[in-house]
Amino acid sequence: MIDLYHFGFSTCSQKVRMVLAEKGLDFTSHEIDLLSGAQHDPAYVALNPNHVVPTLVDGGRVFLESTLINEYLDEAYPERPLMPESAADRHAARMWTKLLDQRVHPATGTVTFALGPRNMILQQPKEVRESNIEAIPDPEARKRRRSVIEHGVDAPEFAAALAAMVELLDRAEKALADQTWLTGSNFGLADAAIIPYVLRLDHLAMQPLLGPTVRPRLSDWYQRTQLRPSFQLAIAEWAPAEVIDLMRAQGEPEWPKIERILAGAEG
Ligand SMILES: N[C@@H](CCC(=O)N[C@@H](CS)C(=O)NCC(=O)O)C(=O)O
Repeated sequence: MIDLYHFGFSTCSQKVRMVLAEKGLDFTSHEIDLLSGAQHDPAYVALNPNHVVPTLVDGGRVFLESTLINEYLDEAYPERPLMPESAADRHAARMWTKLLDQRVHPATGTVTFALGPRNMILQQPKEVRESNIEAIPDPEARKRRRSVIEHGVDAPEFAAALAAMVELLDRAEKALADQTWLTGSNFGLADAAIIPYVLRLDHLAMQPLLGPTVRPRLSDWYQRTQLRPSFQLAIAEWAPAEVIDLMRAQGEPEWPKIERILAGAEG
């Protein structure tokens, strides 16, 4: 039996749940509420010393790191493979996941916290907020989190983080020029890994970046991915409408400012 420690809205949790769903694997769910700081609970830290979700436990072994968890699942449960067949396409899949891990994922944290849960966190008692920030083990991540919670989209880290996310969209648009999915003719690990990041922009009221006139192939890929049963099971069912509405409501008033930041990056 597979146990998954995860959080409904976390991108890394979404991408592992996408792979579980695509492969038809059941799991026992253990939700770790990131907003209340449950990732810092000593019992959880004993499982995941990085204070992050997801953590997967299978056959008594503990697996960390969402990209590696997804590769593990694809190898351990080889039916319905998600890694492409050819060596060249496998390299392409790993280029995508490396880009996410190195650049896009930290950027998404910055963009999300500058817009989405920021107001809610600002309403927490200062000592709760501070102790959750102080508990982030990586000093760089801790510094970024404090800065975006304090300054929102005006934080000095925001523009570069947004640019990293837009670069992901542009790369995807290009990759989809001559293939149906990001690494070929089948939905694969790269598609499962990227959908949460595209969705996040949508949830933060940045739909104009995903529109059919701006990025037609990405827009079509996004629609097709949302129609997959795995999306319903792994993402939609874990995303209460009222939370999405709240995220959009936080993002919407900032859109004009975001547009100006994007225009500045292009100009
Ligand atoms: N490289 C890790 C990153 C995991 C990560 O950053 N998870 C986020 C949620 S997507 C988290 O748990 N953050 C804890 C926090 O916000 O304090 C992975 O891919 O598993």
